[in-house]
Amino acid sequence: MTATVPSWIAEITIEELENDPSPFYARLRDEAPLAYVPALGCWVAATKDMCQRIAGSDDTDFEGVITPAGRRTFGDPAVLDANGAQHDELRAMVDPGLQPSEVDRYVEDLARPIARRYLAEFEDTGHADLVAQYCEPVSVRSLGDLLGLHEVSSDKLREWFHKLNVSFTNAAVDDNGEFANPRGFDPGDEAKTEIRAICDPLLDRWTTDPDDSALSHWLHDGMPPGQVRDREVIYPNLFVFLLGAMQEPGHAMASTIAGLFTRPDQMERVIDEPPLIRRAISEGVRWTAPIWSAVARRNKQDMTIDGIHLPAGSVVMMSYGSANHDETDYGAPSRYDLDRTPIPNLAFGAGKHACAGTYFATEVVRIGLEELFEAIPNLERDESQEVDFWGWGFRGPTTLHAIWDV
Ligand code: V55
Repeated sequence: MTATVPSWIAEITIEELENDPSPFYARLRDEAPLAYVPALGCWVAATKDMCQRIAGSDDTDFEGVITPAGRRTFGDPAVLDANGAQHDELRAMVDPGLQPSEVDRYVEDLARPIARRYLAEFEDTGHADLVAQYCEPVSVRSLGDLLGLHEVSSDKLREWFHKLNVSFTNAAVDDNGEFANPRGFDPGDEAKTEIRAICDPLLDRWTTDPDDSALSHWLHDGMPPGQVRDREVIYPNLFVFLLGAMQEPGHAMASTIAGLFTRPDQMERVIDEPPLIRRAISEGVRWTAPIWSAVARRNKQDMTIDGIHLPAGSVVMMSYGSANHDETDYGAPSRYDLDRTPIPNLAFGAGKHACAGTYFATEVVRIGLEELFEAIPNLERDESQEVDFWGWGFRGPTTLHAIWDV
């Protein structure tokens, strides 16, 4: 197979993708929408059409799977990696508290005070790194409190998702298909040990004293009276949440602000007219998909797609960040534009494994941005500092320095 891989694909490295996946994926969309990428040890679907066709055939031609680095990070059974009845059962565990009607019941009381609290810490200072001081804390505190992790500090939750991210995206493989950087899993292993040490006593408590926290529901819902769900089922899915669900609303918020910073006229309109925030977010996650390329599918049978032979069991990464820049649907895709036709994008995936937290995440980001723009209507980018985006599995600004007159 390697013999047939064009050299520009064979030579790509994960470091290059982490810094800026765009040029490589633009060429893939053009020349090889379904391609085997040796550095990743798997196939990549780069166009919107290819991602939709593959993710849309969940449970027929394809099934959900996570990459080897993902499995090494989360363990089994993780909802991303489960199919059929097991997947239904895990979704039945995580979905109920994330249903829109349910989220509407609690999200204002949950997220607005959190946003206010973090703003109060810096709104009078005239400057902030919005990633570290606002987007990440609002994201982790909202989900942390929903899960029942009130006692775990926001900084600890941020540390956990950073470490799990390093581990999950440590995807590089050598010529034998072995992990190229086995030590890259150490941070994730450290985080998981600490997560279990902190959460075991909480799960003990919820076992005898259930409450309305999501993790208490994960233990009890759908179980016969007197029984709780096995922790070895809970933990892999808690790790999934402690990575993606903790990190990505923060990425979504930061990318939306960074996008608006590139269009000061549009920023001004959104600040003046808060109902525009929903559209600003949807364009923000189209522009820089927080889950840029972190989920995959595997085909059950040998098949041929657009003349490309895909042997049974091939792992295909869904490059949603690339799909969201597909020139077929989006003119000048690398430009943030509040006014573009809001064609649905793939930031939240598609098919059976589409994001369970779509509504919750969007609501947390909406509330966060409403409070930010209300408190600091004269927010501007600090032009003396760079905005660096990082990541290929998950992507967003690493820092976002802002200034305002106080
Ligand atoms: C994904 C989602 C996650 C995660 C890792 O969709 C990958 C991909 C919601 O959490 O932790």
